[in-house]
Amino acid sequence: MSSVVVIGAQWGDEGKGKIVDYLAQKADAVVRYSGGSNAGHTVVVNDVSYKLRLLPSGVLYSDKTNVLGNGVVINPGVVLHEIADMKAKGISCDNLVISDRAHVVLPYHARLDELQEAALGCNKIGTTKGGIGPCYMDKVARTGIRICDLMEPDTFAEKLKINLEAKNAIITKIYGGEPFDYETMLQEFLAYAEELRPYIADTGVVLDEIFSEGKNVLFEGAQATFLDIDHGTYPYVTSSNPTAGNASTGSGIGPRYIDHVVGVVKAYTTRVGEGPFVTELLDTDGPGHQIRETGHEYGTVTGRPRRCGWLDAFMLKYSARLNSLDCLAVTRLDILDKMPKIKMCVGYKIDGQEIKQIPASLNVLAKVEPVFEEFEGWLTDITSIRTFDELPVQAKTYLNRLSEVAGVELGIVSVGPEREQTIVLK
Ligand code: 2SA
Ligand code: GDP
Ligand code: MG
Repeated sequence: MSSVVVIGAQWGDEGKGKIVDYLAQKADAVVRYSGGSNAGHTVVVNDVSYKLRLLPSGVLYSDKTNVLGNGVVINPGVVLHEIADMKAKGISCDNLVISDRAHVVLPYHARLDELQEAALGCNKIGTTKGGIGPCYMDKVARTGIRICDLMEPDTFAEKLKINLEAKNAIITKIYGGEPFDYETMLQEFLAYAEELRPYIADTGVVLDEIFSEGKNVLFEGAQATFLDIDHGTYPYVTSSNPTAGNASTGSGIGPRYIDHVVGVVKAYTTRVGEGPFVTELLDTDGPGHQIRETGHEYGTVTGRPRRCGWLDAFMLKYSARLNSLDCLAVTRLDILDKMPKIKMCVGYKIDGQEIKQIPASLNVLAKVEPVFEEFEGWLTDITSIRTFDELPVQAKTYLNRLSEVAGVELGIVSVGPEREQTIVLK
């Protein structure tokens, strides 16, 4: 196994948590390298459902080191709440390490996220409103507060004062909102600091030691390729780089440590938030509705209904190139069990002409017509199947075509949320 990066190949919620949990069985460490508490990964083990936002999915095993890398933005209240929740379920988080270089999400980030979204009106991004974007804005502006600052009470007090004055001015003068009280926030975060202190380390160095012992490391992507700040459908994206390249920068290790990249693909497509979606199904009683209700496609963090559509294999081809995908893990195939006909987008056309790449311009993307192929459904319950050969022939045809268009081999097919509902091909 050595080191594997698991990324979302679409717009998120592909089932990365389930695949990471499955692959983590052979890993010694599981690392988050981007995003923050905007992520929502659900892992089901023995009928118990664990909803993780910041904690790496490897936390469910007691013998793995779990790392929140420097590329992650940390909301201390959320992570401490998750740790307490895990402990209540009998799961120790003693093997958690949090980067001293990660940035801290503060209450004014979440407030600004809400206010900015409200001000954008019909042009809003559809964020999770957790303050993720504003926190990354401060990081890039070089005014952010890092975990190492939080660990030094005097430094934190000073940085918080400067930041809060600036943010309160924006909140009150531009948006007409209520200011935050400095002393209340200071005391709240100094208390968090003491609770977090045992977990803080230079996680790049921790990982280097793990690698030097020849151990296996799994990098857990959050969000997904088309939500990437550089490569996604900008501006309808998140504020970090979920693509595989950032596994190195976002966790403080050199790129030579990365051996394999697995792209997690939902057997259809979903998206939450605004932005283009070429294969979207807008019906209220047709296949789009059927996928949402059968698949219970609602946001893990916000509960928002997810937009649903047919699988876009043309996007996967682009994703394969961007992430150097070695193989695909196709999830939620069972959600299509009752569909008599299934469509797959295998190419894009503009004015009747096939295009080869996904356009950067949203104006051009808006003109795209999807080229669909139609497949017979299998109309069989596949949730108990454990080998590729046993899958209905229609399901194999669908999967093989998906892999062919994407230009990437199939590695895993998932037929249910549980660990054992997993078919491994290679
Ligand atoms: P943000 O909050 O600034 O990162 O939002 C920017 C865009 O990124 C999208 N985004 C997501 N898309 C899918 N799943 C995400 N995680 C949660 C989940 C979402 C939820 O697992 O269901 O609970 O609603 C996630 N996080 C960010 C977001 O929709 C914006 O389009
Ligand atoms: P992530 O953000 O990519 O980790 O995905 P989410 O956890 O937000 O959403 C995926 C959902 O699908 C979770 O509720 C998983 O438990 C569930 N899931 C994962 N794989 C499968 C599968 O093959 N079949 C079904 N029915 N559910 C799955
Ligand atoms: Mg999710």
